Amino acid sequence: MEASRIALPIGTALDRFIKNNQDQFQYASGELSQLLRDIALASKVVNREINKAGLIDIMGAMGSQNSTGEQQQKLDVLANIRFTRALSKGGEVCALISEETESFVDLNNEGNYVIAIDPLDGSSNIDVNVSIGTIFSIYRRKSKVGEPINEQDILQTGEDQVAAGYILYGSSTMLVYTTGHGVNGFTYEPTLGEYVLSHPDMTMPENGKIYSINEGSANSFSPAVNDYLKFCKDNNYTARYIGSLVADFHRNMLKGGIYIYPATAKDPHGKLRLMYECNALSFIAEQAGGIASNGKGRIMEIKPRDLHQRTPFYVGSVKMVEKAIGFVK
Ligand code: AHM
Ligand code: MG
Repeated sequence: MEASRIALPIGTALDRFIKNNQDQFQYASGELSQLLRDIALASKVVNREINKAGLIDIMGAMGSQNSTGEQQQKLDVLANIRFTRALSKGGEVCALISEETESFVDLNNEGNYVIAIDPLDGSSNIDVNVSIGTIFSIYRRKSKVGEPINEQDILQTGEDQVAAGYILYGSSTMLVYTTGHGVNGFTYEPTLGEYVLSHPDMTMPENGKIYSINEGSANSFSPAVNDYLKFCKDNNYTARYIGSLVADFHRNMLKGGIYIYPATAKDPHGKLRLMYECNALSFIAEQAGGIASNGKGRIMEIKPRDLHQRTPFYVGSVKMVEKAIGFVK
């Protein structure tokens, strides 16, 4: 951290933190700050909906309309609507890539940023009261304002990210983000309606003993992946798999560990999506001292060919990921 910047204490509100660090960004016009605030605001709305999830089901069974007469929506669809609305109203984002939409959305404005988002990841956990998350990557647009959005704006590599983050809707709700100057985590204080700094300068332990992988699919992993899993067991590692990428990643960030979603017989290119799942978490991992790979090379160097491209994913503590890669490379 540069000498001139005051390190803000734990408990600092997100807005103040963003403002204090605005000049770290090379295009310090305040737009990126506003974009981050828009994301934070939308996440509070989504958090509120998630906390009502069970009640919505009950209300849905009684007539499937809420008090304002809107049709009840599935939470992942609702989250997509909330984020899209917040980001299009803000005006900083010119194009949006989402897990929920087939092609990108041109917001027809003069915004300088492109965002790739998985509005609600961990869909199998939504209905069973287990942690879920939002994942986002932010890029500068490459075309000039006024020109049509083109492929170069949309299919940017992870290295081009100017910011990335996730929101974890867990036992508490957290927003974790980076603008390329380290990683900071904020916990939502529901009575204040504010995110407050709870995890300054997050670093991922260099090594760990937790491995996260859907081992039920082991029969369709490569022999090399299975050899690594045998190594984990031979060394008495701990298996932890929530099946919500953000939650598994976040735990490994704090405790040290590796998350793997390898190529499988069913998904020969892996299951997870490069543009709105893996790139953001790779940027955060690297900023926190960890690494992320597809088994052959750095995730953030992959040039995407398609919005919804998949990739095998190995992410986490540097020593653990390097060890795993040693098996599969
Ligand atoms: P989704 O985008 O459909 O929610 O899928 C992504 C999720 C990740 O959160 C999670 O790590 C993984 O899929 C779990 O997949 P599986 O059930 O195959 O282990
Ligand atoms: Mg997803």
